[in-house]
Formats: sequence, C-alpha cells, structure tokens
Amino acid sequence: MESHPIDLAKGFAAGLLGWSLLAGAPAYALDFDSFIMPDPRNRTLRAMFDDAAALAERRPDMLPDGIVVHGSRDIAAAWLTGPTRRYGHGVLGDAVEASGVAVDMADGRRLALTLGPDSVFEDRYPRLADLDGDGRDEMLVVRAYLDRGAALTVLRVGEGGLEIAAETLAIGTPNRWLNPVGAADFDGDGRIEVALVRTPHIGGVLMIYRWIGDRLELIHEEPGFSNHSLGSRALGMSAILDADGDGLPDLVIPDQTLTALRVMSFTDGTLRQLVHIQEEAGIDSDFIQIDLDGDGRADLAYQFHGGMPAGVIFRPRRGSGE
Ligand SMILES: [Ca+2]
Ligand SMILES: [Ca+2]
Ligand SMILES: [Ca+2]
Ligand SMILES: [Ca+2]
Repeated sequence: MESHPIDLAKGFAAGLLGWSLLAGAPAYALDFDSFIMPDPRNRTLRAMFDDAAALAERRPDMLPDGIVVHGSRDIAAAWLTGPTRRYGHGVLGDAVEASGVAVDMADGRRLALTLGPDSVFEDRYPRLADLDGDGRDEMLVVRAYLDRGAALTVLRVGEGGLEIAAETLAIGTPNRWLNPVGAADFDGDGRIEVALVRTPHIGGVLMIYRWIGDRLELIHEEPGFSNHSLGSRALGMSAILDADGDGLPDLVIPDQTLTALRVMSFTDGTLRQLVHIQEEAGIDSDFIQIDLDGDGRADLAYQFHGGMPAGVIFRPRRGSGE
C-alpha cells in the first residue's frame, strides 16, 4: 500500500460480495471492492485518464484524433492515416474517419495500406495482438463499409506488405458500428479468441470470434453489453484481466446502461457472469488496468461522467467457493 500512488485509505469500500462457481467446476471465488477515488485531483490518476500525451505523438497523414500504438514484436508502431469524410456517421466525436493504416516495422521499414472508396476505418487506432501465436503481430481495426456498416478486420504483414488477412461479417446496415474489446485465450485451449461489442449504442451484443482462414468466425454472442458512449472518443471502456484468479483471462464490460460492470468468463463454449458490479453513476472513460491494492494483480480504474474517478479492486480467493 505504501508504494501505491493512490491513497486508498481515505476511500470507502462498498459492495463486498462473495461468489461461487457452479458445482463440479473448480472452486474459485471473486470478491471486489468498488469505490470512488478519494481525491479526484490525484495527479497520477489524472495523467492516466488524460490522452493529451498520446494525441501529441503525430505521424504524416495521420487521423486528427488518432493515436500511435507501439508494439514489442515485429511492428514497432502503427497508426491510422488518410483522413476522409466519405462516411458521414460520426459516432466517435466527428465525421472524419481514416482511409488507411501505416506501420513502422522493427526492422526499419514503413508499410502502408489504403482502403478502396467503399469503406473507411471507423476507429482511432489499430490494436496489436499476435492472434495466431507465430510471434508476429496482427492488427485489429474497425472497418466500416459505406453500404453495410462495420466489420472487424485483421491486418497482417505479408510478403508484399500490409494485407487484410481476415474479417468478420459486416453488420449489414450502414451507420451501424462495433467496438472491439480485445483478444485473449479466454478458454485456455491455446487459441486466441477475439471479443467485440456490436452496436453498443442501441442494444449491444458481446460477440466472440475465432480466426479461421480468411474469416473471423462467430463462436458465441450474448446481448446486454455496451463499451462506448455515443459521441465519445473513449474506445477502451472494457478490459481483459483475470478477475477471479483461475488463470484464465476474463472480460469486464459495462452493461447496456453504462452504470454497471459485468465480469464474464468464457470457458467450454459458455459465457458466464462471474459478478455484476452496480456503479453509482454512468461510466465515461477508458478502463485503466492498475494494481490498486498492491497485491501484484491488475485492478481497474475509470471515470464517471463529469470526471469523478472510481475503481474496482478484484480479490480472488481460491478454493473458497462452497
Ligand atoms: Ca501473428
Ligand atoms: Ca481459446
Ligand atoms: Ca479468470
Ligand atoms: Ca490488485
């Protein structure tokens, strides 16, 4: 606690809850504390939620509100390029979207890909992830077709440069969007799954996919989620972390009201809610993974509308499920 930048001693804890898995499953329990941060002026917190530093890093022909992401594998940096107004949807704060993506490779090459006129990247940044375990990064980017709405696209570095490797089916209707949650091996079978929320503003559905050939194949879907507030530039309103301590990554995603968190596991082809955390106001920021109680495991911080910071500390307890 002493080494922690946030003074939790003044915070108040609420919502302590025990939970046990169904009979026959390994017994893990998940407790949590959810609390308002004691001091909204806390500099460390403010710095975490302020994306001014991220926005200050620019590249040629970059999307105005785009962010440069940095990788540690073969892709050193990636960003969206070619601002265009050809898709007048504007759910991310303006109607300027990207028509391309560029990367700086670790070996010094700069590669780029430009979409045709029938689609844009309706996103702020590519997400780097090694989806097939070959040690090289792929990129997940939201692509919106002018005539059929959004799809999630996997880009990779091929022999001839950047290429589109796989894609979900598009939603099917113009001006329908999706927001990625991320990629992880949720069920521990050694293959990476990809999660997103389809139409987060109008009845969000959590969709889980696997990359098979040139497709992202849908393997599970469940309604009752949202991870974006209409018009907001915050796209990271969700998290992937091991909340219950069973060694498998879980999904933390707000419900449709954006006033509660749903902590979900996805194992054996089944999505289970580990816990539901009702908050005191609407959440309106990226989720920041930070170890709030100093136990070496990630917790979450976020902000309510108006900027009040809040947090959730996860407290997994092995073997206490019965
Ligand atoms: Ca890869
Ligand atoms: Ca898996
Ligand atoms: Ca877990
Ligand atoms: Ca912790």
